[in-house]
Amino acid sequence: MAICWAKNVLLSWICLGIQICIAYTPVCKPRTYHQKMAEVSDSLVIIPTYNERENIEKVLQIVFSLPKDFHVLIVDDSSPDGTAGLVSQLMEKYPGKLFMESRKGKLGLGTAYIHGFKWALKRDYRFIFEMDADLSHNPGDLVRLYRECAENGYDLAIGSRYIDGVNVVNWPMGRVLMSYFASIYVRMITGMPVHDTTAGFKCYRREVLEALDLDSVRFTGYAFQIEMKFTAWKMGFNITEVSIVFTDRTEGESKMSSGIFQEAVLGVIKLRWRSITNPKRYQKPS
Ligand SMILES: Nc1nc2c(ncn2[C@@H]2O[C@H](COP(=O)(O)OP(=O)(O)OP(=O)(O)O)[C@@H](O)[C@H]2O)c(=O)[nH]1
Ligand SMILES: [Mg+2]
Repeated sequence: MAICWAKNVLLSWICLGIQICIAYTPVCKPRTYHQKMAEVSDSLVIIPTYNERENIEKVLQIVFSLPKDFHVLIVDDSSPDGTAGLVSQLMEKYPGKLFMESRKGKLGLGTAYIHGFKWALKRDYRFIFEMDADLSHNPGDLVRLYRECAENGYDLAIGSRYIDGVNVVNWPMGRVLMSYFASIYVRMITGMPVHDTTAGFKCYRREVLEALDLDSVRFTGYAFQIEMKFTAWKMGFNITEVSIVFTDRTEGESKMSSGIFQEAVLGVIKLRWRSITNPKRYQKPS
């Protein structure tokens, strides 16, 4: 009788223990697709910044609310307006998605992107984007560029202003004409079949950046954008253009200068010359 009673008590204690364990075991809900992709995105958007305090929060807000998850790397050149400080605060709001590299002094857009490309290639991103911080590029178009590379198999997708006429909003006529004819000039000298040769809104498949010798890219402004496209094209990568609308910035100041323009005019001739005298430079590494 006593043994039976002891057995019952023991069993009741075991049952109670099991119930307590079940009640306090943290419930592991399966993570949604969205949550998983927030941790491991296949896409990194590189945004170079110099004095973009007025724009950067809005750009990031739009990028991080897109239906596809993107990670963002800001490459800031010690902007005097404190862009980096604001980005640091925003990194707390977007943990694991927003990153920043700060450089000492204004070193130019081209080297900022090269810095970003190297950063991306040390990680597992498969698609690497270039985008301005000033909202001239509609962040919503990132998804369209992504699809061209991820679903349609292109190596480089370019957001292009000049496929169907001129899709530029609020630029003064002089600036539109300069940019449009600059693209024609570049096409004539280089033979590159790209409508918007100076465009800075792009998606690269990682293999393109791996194949390019990033340390030999010399140009920093518009010429940098031309050089990247020209080299990818010469190497035989598949390029496509996606029609976009480019809107002039409403906040902050343009960093466009006559030096950047001159670099592009002479740079195109240098590029063409280099491709004739040193064709090996454009061979894809096997
Ligand atoms: N890190 C870094 N970013 C830069 C530098 N120069 C420009 N940028 C950024 O590069 C992007 C493009 O620069 P913009 O001033 O918009 O130049 P743009 O688009 O060619 O010219 P606009 O249409 O007149 O604005 C912006 O996000 C700038 O903040 C630089 O020297 N260093
Ligand atoms: Mg701009």
